Amino acid sequence: METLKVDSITNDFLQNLLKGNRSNCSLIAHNYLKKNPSIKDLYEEVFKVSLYEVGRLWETNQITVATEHMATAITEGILNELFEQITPKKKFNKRVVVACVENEQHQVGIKMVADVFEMKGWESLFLGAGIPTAELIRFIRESKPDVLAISLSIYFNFTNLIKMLELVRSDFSGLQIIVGGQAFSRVSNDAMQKLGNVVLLPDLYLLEKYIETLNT
Ligand code: B12
Repeated sequence: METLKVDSITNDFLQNLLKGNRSNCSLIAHNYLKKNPSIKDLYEEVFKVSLYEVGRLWETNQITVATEHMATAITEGILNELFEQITPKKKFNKRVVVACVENEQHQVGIKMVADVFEMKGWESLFLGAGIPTAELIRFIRESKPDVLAISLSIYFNFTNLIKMLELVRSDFSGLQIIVGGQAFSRVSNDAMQKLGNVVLLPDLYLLEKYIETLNT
């Protein structure tokens, strides 16, 4: 099989994102999947790496906020486009509610998380960014998920996460909660203790392994 030149594919994707060329980005994603039919690898190796680089270029004033918004919007559009290719081998009668912590606006990573659950045969209820905790709790009451997945990208939202978890636990003490997102690289072990019994999963590979332990 032809070896995949992932770095050059990722760079090609990134350059097209920065130019705003959505159709080329879409083509690159589909071509990647023809060579390696792993949506998870595409997300991790191409989309995530590109968006982290977009963040670095933005932080160092090499691109504008508008270009960053455009790049993110194109990537989200392609995630939606690829959703139809997610066909689990087996369906499990399990449900996950997937959301960002209150005030967190970064939703691409957690959307990937929702897709991985779907690939593993779960029903994903994706609430995205900006969900107030009270509304999340109401939604959990109605949808009765097996797992709650929460994303935290910005460290200053950590106290919101602690509050959110306290409120969720007071109503749903047995609910399994998993968390992830780049902010956790800044969270000390002591601070992690404040979150109580949560599973921290840094990427989609470990997420998949975690889901497999539940798919029995
Ligand atoms: C796009 C973007 C935005 C967009 C988001 C739009 C959207 N629709 O999502 C907008 C413009 C809203 C935005 C705003 C801000 N942003 Co911003 N943003 C980004 C950018 C460029 C890309 C984010 C992204 O999609 N990454 C790709 C995804 C796939 O990666 P990920 O989120 O890490 O997810 C992966 C894992 O972490 C994991 N994961 C994530 N969540 C979960 C949850 C679970 C349960 C599991 C299992 C796994 C998991 O799975 C994913 C796959 O591996 C990043 C750069 C970067 N390094 O990411 C900056 C970045 C995150 N933003 C940053 C900042 C500072 C901000 C602002 C504070 C800027 C400002 N001054 O206003 C605001 C904060 C807004 C808020 N309250 O949330 C900083 C954060 C620094 C920090 N760590 O504190 C970054 C790193 C940029 C930088 N280099 O400075 N941003």
